[in-house]
Amino acid sequence: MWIEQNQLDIKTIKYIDEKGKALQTDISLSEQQLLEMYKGMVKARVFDVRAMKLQRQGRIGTYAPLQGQEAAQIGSAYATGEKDWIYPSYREIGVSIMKGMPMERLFMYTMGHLEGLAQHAANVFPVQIIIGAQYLHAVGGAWASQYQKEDSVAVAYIGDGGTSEGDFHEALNFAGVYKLPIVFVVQNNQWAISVPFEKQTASKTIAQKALAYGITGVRVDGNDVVAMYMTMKQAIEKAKAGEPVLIEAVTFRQGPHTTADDPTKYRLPDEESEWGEKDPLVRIKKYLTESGSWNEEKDQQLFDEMAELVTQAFTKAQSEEPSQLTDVFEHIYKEKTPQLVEQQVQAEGEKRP
Ligand SMILES: Cc1ncc(C[n+]2csc(CCOP(=O)(O)OP(=O)(O)O)c2C)c(N)n1
Repeated sequence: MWIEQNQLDIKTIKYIDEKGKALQTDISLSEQQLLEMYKGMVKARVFDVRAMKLQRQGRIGTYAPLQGQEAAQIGSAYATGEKDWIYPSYREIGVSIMKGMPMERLFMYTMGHLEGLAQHAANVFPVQIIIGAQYLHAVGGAWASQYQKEDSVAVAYIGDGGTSEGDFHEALNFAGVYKLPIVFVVQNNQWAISVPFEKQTASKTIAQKALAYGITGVRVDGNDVVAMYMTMKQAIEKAKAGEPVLIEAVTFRQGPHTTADDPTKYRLPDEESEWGEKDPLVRIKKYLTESGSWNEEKDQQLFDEMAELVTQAFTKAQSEEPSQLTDVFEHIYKEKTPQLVEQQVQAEGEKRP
């Protein structure tokens, strides 16, 4: 018998619709938890909008915005525990914020400070720029956790484009064979720089790719923070029980890929406005307002409060001593190899004034 894509009926999990109405009755989140997630989303949005402006003013370096992906990031991060490990790409600013990375550190990263990559007890690994590499690091981490019988999972983030990299497939294969405690989160934001989803893969979904590796896949509305949280909670349970999971979060990158590109060159305004109406912040705000726990006045106050925190973080980042070129040698191996020592000596001759 042939196995064909059309036999697969993959539904997209959704808890709150675009109008802010609940679609399911088993939302096991308290009002306080929902508000905490909304506050995390607003914090990420305010940071993001500010970072874009600061880059345009030349005050920080290249920045990869997350606007539009707040629900996918905050909902998944909020479901993780303190002992769980996060393996991010360059776009997981919201995840890092939710996991407790100080915002000044996130700014420092964009300003070239090595300290911007340090974990600061937040269990967030350094940002990975090589597409897909973090999936292998996460597999290694999960394998170590399994070996040491730790009660933790590794959570690895990647974009839709990253699923075309060999590292993605190797990671899923290894996780499936060794039944690792790992959750693979794919933020399918529709674009890998200028390459659209349909030119990236002939698969109907990314979730279905999990099956080929003997692991569990699920497709979630990535703009629905409740759906992201609920699914992630279940995925973590499964992963801890030796059942690795792949979550495809269907979302949209509202801004450019990074501050170095111009999306008007490769995508149409219609697509942007269509997704703009599905904005993840608006959806949960409508839900909270409808339930009586939120209003415009509180909303304005929250945005102002976050703007102040972001200003403080940037001021702090600016007051830090810049990293020196030679500092990088301190963070490679516990004991430097002779080659590194040689390179460091050479680099010291080129110290910045
Ligand atoms: C191995 C590798 N190849 C190419 C690049 C250049 N590159 C940077 S981002 C990117 C696209 C990534 O798209 P996607 O995985 O969908 O993630 P998104 O940026 O949309 O979050 C590419 C090709 C890279 N960083 N690493």
